[in-house]
Amino acid sequence: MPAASLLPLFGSAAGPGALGGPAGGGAGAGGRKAAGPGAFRLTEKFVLLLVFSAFITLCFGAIFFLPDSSKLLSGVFFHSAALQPPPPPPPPPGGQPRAPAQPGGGPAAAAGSLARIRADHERALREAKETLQKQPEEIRRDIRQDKEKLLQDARGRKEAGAPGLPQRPFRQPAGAVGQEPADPAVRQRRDKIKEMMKHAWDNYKRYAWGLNELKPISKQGHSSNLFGNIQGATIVDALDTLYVMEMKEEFKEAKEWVEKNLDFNVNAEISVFEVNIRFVGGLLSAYYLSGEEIFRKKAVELGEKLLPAFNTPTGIPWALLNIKSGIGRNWPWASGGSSILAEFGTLHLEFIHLSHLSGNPLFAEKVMNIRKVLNRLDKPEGLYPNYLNPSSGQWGQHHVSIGGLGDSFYEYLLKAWLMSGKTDEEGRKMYYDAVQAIETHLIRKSSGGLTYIAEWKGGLLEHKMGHLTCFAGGMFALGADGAPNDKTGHHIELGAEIARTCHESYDRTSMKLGPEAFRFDGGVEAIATRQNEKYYILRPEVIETYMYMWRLTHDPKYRQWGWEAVEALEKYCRVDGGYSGIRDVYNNHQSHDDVQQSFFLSETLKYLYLLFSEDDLLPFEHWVFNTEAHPLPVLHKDDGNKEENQK
Ligand code: DMJ
Repeated sequence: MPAASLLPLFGSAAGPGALGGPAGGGAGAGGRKAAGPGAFRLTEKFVLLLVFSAFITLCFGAIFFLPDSSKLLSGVFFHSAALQPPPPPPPPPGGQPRAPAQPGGGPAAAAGSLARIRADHERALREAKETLQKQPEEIRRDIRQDKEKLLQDARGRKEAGAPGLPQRPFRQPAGAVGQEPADPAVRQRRDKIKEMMKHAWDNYKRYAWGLNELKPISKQGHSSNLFGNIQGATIVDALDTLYVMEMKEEFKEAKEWVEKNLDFNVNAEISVFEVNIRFVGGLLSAYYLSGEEIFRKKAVELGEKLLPAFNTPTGIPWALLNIKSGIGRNWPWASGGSSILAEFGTLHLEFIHLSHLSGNPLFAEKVMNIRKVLNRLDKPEGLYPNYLNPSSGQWGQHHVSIGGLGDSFYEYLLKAWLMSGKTDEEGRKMYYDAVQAIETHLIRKSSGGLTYIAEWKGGLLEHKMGHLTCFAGGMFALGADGAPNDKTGHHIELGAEIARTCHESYDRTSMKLGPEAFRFDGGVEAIATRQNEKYYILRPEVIETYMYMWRLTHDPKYRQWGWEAVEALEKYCRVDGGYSGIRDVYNNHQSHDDVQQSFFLSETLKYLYLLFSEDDLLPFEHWVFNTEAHPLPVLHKDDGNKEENQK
């Protein structure tokens, strides 16, 4: 019954004005009022009451048991959500703009919505009835089945990798494999380096498979807190070296491990920098070399896990991130809660490639924003301090270093430009401006004629150079070709001088392996004077510079120096269970640190192998190496790189 027809009746029974005063009563109400209640006899009153209550019962019956009218009533009286407008129709073909909807939707829309309401209501009643008729055991079975389905869906999503990854035809960049060296002596040396890789890999496999690193003396796994409880650092770091050395069986087993075991869904606080350069870098290279989709999926999945690190007021990322909760923080020792230049400045190459492979521009945007923040800041003497507060956007301590805490920031400016097919002009300018400031304020020559790069602390120089700083020889040489103001020769020369100084730091020890840091003060040159700077942990930087210098000059001394390093590694670092670092390179009585670092496989051995390879293997024209020696292809203009490099 239409609701409106009930109103006069209620009005009459409750007395005038109860539902809107005189207007609610109307003429009829006024008539009954004039007659007066005393005009009825008791029986009549009783009959009337009976009729009235029968009528009320009928109305309530209608409200509760007739599906369509009950919905309608609830809409009238309570403005229930049951009368929501129908969802909009699908967009018209061709993407033409839609005409604005008519208020109320017209009679056809009302009829449609009533029909849908009726159908919904009937289905709900049917389902409720069925459920009530089920035995408890049946209900439990249904719940179990629903749960299993949810689990299966989740597993399916996991196997499919990062959801929404676009299809991408794989084109292997040139130089993923090269020719055998023509010279048999060189070939023999290269084979020896491959044998070293096999020794390192086999022992890792035997004693620490699936763990992050190997303890080659105690023959067990080694965990560093840099990766939280993400596992398999050595496997992921070694993938591309195995590929390049054509160790096919080993590459296959590494790939299978990644497929089955590499898991980023862990509650782990990790170093964003270390996980990026080793895991993201390693996976990206493995993908570009082999074309195996699993590596692309894993790289993008991990990249997405790293994104919350950028949730800071400036967008300068945190150093540490819990990849489950997405909560970040900085190293407690870093000046005034700062992020570290070499850490937030060493994400660029990998993040540009993540955007390239995922179609998601967010990765590139994040790293381009880091540049924006840096370019807005004043730089003391044109130098970049190592500490930057991610909340205030201000520098921390004015400590500048081309070694630890600063190093790969400079490397990535140059390589961003090279990797962009030389279109990233901003990266280029930032690099050459920085090198100019470094030359003016940090580079010095010792009285014995050795060129070194000092550290700068608030305007004062510390005449010390770290092993890490030795990478800069290769960097200067690699950047020589684009150096402004006819400085190509000068940059090559700078690279050669740093290579010579770093070679001296090796040659002046008893083991012919370089210390962690060496000094040019107190009457010494290129020698470590402090006990805690005398160790060698299988680092690659000196060999890295030999490799670049060899490729760019073909001066045979670089191969010779590289071979000296091979002999020293074999003599002092090789043990039954793999390769170990050394506590004091000036002391012939070996004291091993019992760690085979994952970068020994990804960097030190790869750079040695390349030093004794022909130039057609991973040619610089087509590849740049990330700071962990993972090769990433140059994004030439026809590869669709334009957007990623120009955000
Ligand atoms: C590597 O993880 C990388 O080369 C990084 O840039 C610096 N340190 C180590 C190797 O020494």
